Amino acid sequence: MTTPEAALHYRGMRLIRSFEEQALALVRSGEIVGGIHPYIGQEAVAVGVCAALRADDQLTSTHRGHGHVLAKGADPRRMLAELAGRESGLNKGRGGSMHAADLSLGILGANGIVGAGAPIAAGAAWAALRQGSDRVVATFFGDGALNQGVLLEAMNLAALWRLPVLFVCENNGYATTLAVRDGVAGSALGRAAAFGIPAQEVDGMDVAAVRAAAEQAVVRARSGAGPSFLECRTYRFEGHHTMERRVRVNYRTAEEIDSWRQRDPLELCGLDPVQRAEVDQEIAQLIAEAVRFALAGAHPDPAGALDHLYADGLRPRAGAPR
Ligand SMILES: Cc1ncc(C[n+]2csc(CCOP(=O)(O)OP(=O)(O)O)c2C)c(N)n1
Repeated sequence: MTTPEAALHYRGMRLIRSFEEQALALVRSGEIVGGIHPYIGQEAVAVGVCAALRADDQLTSTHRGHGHVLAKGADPRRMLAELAGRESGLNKGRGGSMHAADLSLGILGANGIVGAGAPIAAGAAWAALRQGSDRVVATFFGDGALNQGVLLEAMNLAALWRLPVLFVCENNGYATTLAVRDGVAGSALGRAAAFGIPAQEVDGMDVAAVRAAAEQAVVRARSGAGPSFLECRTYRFEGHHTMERRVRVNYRTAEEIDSWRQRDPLELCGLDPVQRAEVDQEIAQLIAEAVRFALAGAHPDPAGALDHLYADGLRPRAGAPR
């Protein structure tokens, strides 16, 4: 990786890390209501894959979606306002952490339903082919989604119709508290092989490795050869969600968490300390500004709770069965 590339990737990962550290603080202070699913530790996957995408390429994301959304270029100020439920948020405070979207940037949405981004990605990829566009669609999902039928259906159609989809499995070893070895029969790569989709395992803590693998997959998708599958081996340094601290679950050893922390993607990126300090300072200012912006925003008027939820003309009439 060249120094400018390392600086760019470090900046992308630092933005996600600092954004989430701030979001965690706002959850604790009650400014963000409810829980969030921290992405801390997995930053190299979002940044590596999005570095391989063009601005007009698209993605679908998961319940752990802040990293994907920021890496694709979402405004951190409006993203934080969205988490805080403000009218100034990316989706006017209606989407929150798990449903952030920005169609103008190709971000087709985070998603609270495990695996549900995959069929949306397949549909968007099909639309791209129909429109004669060479844009591609990346869909991120966890190892827990490997058991969801919708993912397998989307993989089947993507392979059959040679849809330009990158299936990006973020294997962090756990689905909530269930270890992947206790929840997934066979393997991620085996599922891809069953559909004839080329697949490879990637070091998900190494942003350059993720980017290189994603670039190959993008070239293949744009050329009309169809989907690819990446299994990125990664780890979340925090709990499954912010409520985990309260329920005292013990499914990971301190040694295991420590050994993964030794491979922190921000450290592995190899940017020199002087340049890192400059980036850290820039991002700290940006995040401070995001907090000011987010907390200054008004909460939506409860009378408008159903505004922006339905396409024009489809809003149900008062009293009509839903
Ligand atoms: C269809 C569906 N089933 C169950 C849940 C509850 N749930 C939310 S996150 C999660 C675990 C997902 O694990 P994984 O896909 O590995 O992603 P990770 O949390 O590790 O990023 C579960 C079971 C859900 N949101 N949707």
